[in-house]
This record gives sequence, C-alpha cells and structure tokens, in this order.
Amino acid sequence: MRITQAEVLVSSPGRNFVTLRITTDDGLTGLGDATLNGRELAVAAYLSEHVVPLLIGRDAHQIEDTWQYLYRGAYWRRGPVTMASIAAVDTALWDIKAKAAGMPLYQLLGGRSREGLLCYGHASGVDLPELFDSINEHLEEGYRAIRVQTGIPGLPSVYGVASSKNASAGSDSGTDSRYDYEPARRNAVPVEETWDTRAYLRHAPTVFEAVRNEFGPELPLLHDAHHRLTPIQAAKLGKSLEPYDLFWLEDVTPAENQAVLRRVREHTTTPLAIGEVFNSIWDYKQLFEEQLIDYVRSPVTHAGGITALRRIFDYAAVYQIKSGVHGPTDVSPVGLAAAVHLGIAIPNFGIQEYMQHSPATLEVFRTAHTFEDGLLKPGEAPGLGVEYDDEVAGSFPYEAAYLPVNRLLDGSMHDW
Ligand code: KDG
Ligand code: MG
Repeated sequence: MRITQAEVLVSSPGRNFVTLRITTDDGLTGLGDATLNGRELAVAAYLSEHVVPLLIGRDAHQIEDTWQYLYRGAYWRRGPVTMASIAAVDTALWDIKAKAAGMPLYQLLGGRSREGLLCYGHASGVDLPELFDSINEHLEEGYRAIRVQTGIPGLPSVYGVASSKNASAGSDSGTDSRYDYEPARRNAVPVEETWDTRAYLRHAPTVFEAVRNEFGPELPLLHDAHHRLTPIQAAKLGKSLEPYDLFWLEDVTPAENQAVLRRVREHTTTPLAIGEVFNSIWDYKQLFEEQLIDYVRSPVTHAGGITALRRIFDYAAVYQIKSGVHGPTDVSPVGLAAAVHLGIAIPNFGIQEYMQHSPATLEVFRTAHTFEDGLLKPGEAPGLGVEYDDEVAGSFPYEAAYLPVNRLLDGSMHDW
C-alpha cells in the first residue's frame, strides 16, 4: 500500500488547526494533527516543504520505519515543529493501518483496557461565586474531575480563567464562552497580561479550601500553575495545597531545568504533572528515573505521534507514572481521537484533559468518539474515527492568533 498524496490542510473553525491527510493507492486516507498553537504555519511549511515530498511512494504500512526515517533522517532532532510534523505523519499512518484492518485503532494498540477515559474539565471564575457556578455546570455535564483556576485579587485577568459571565468575549468566534481565554485572541501581536506570584501564592490555598468546603472531599481537583514559579515557590504551593488533596498540580516550574524538581519533591506530597510543552522521550528521562513527577502531560500531537507517546508511557510505567494527556482545544479533534484510542489501550492510564471543541470545529472535524457520564469513548468506526470536511473548512481561513504573554507588575517579561 503506497502513499500517493499528502495534503497539509490549514483551517480556522473557531481557532487554527493544521491537519495532514495522507492518501494511499488503494484509496484509503488517514488524518494527523500538527497544530502548534501560535506557530501553526511553521509546522505547515515544515510538512509541505520537507516532509510531504519524502512520503510519496513510501509503503504506508511501515509506520516505525517512516518514524525513524523522519526523526533520524532530519539530522536536527526533536523540537516542537519537527515533532509535531512527525506526529501528524505517524497518526495518519496509524489511521490508515486501522482502516485497512477494518478496526478502530485501539484494537491495533492491544485492545480495550477500560470502558472509557476519565476526563477533567476546565472550571474557572473571576471570583468564587463564578467558579462555583462553573464547577456545577461541569458536574451537570457529567465531568467527574475538575481543573480549578480563578482570578487573583489585584490582577485584571488571569490566563485560564474565563472573563466574567456577563462578558460576550468568545461568542463571536463560535467558541464556548467558558473557554474564552482559549483560543488566543486573533491579534497581530500577543495580548500582554500581568502577573504577581506572591498574590497568587496567597490566594490559591483559600480558593481550594472554599471549593472543598462547598463540594466535599471526594471530587478530584486539579490545578495548573502554567510554569510560573521558582522551585521554592512551587514547593510552597504544593505544601499549602496538601490539605485539599489535589489529583495533581501541573507545570509548577518551567521544567527545562529538571533537577530543580527534586527541591519541590522534597517538600510536598501533592502529585505533580508535567510535559505539555515537551516533545520527546528524552525530556522525561530525569523526571522518570528520579520519580520527580506522577503524570505525563504530552499529547500525541506534540510528542511525535502514537508510536512515540506509547513508548513514553511504557517508560513511565516502569516508575509507576501515569498518563495525563494534554487535551485543550488547540489539540485538534484528530489529536484528541488519537489520545482516546491510546488511552483506552494502555495499562498506565491516569486521566485525560477534555476541553470541548467548539461547534464550528466539530463541523469541520466529524468525530466518532463520545463523551458519556464523564468518560471519553473512542467509538467503533475503523481507524481514528475522524472525517475532515473540506467544504466546511474552506469557509474558515487561517487567521493569525497568539497566546498571551506574561509580564510582572514592574513590566519585566515572566515565564508564560
Ligand atoms: O497551547 C497552550 C494551551 O494548550 C495551554 O495553555 C493549555 O495549559 C494548558 C492546559 O493545561 O490545557
Ligand atoms: Mg497546562
């Protein structure tokens, strides 16, 4: 089965997506997600200029060899642009292989290990009443685990927190107003936000205390610190949140310097999740071998595809570390479907992030996976179970959009 065509599809239904579609000589097609939020066109160019020409004529069944060819053959290994490109090829080839077998992809990955994937949703509020409303809405929708982010007194806005319910931001682009902080604003340059770590460290424990008082001890709660703390600040936060029994605390430090996580671990038993900006198994080596984290955040889209992420999960399992795959709306429905098929099969599944895609996105990407009673299920369609509608996509052209950047109150740039 030879590859005859590979198309790079860029569309913006609610937000920007880069999708690779591979076609074979027997007419099968496969999809892969290559979306890199705020840097989408770099991946599109890498694919169309440097990868697509190498794919034509290759045996679509040789997934591992193609992965090695693109990884080792580039000479310039790793990096988000390269690994998102390889991920898209790898995912599309798994989609094709499963369609050729007439099976949903998870069957080729070893079959079902569970009925569905426990998911967490993004609850947020500028203050406690709005946060509680948001948690209640998520619980009514079936979510059984909740990420909690709130406004911080003194700061005009905080990333990860929807603007006040009365605001209309987001509704014009067909996005869910609960998630109006993502997609990033469609601006020529990023929006600049301000940040005050001391105010955050004072406020966060009071929020979790209030949430536990209102919702009780059972509900799994998660929190994302978005890489903004020093090691000792991270240690302090983990310690101060211990009474509220978090499922995890995410991205406490930038984590490029992995050894600093030792300091955090020395001080707190709050479980740690890291890795949404990592792109290779090597990024996890020290974190795994010293057991410095509890959950792996990489998505299929940014870690080199199903082949590579499966390898990362197997390596993690040796250290009793579990999956906690990144699932914001900038991972496309194709990337999410890949995570669902992988998550249903692996032994060390932990939790799946599930931030729902907008209706506009789901008009372009028709998906077989479902969300029932708080669990994501892959469906039984052959392959990944995602169809891309070119006609609808044509009405959503690319628009430049950026995540915000972050400055301290004195104006200096801070970690995102
Ligand atoms: O592209 C960046 C977003 O996906 C990221 O900010 C979302 O941190 C995030 C999360 O945990 O979903
Ligand atoms: Mg995160």
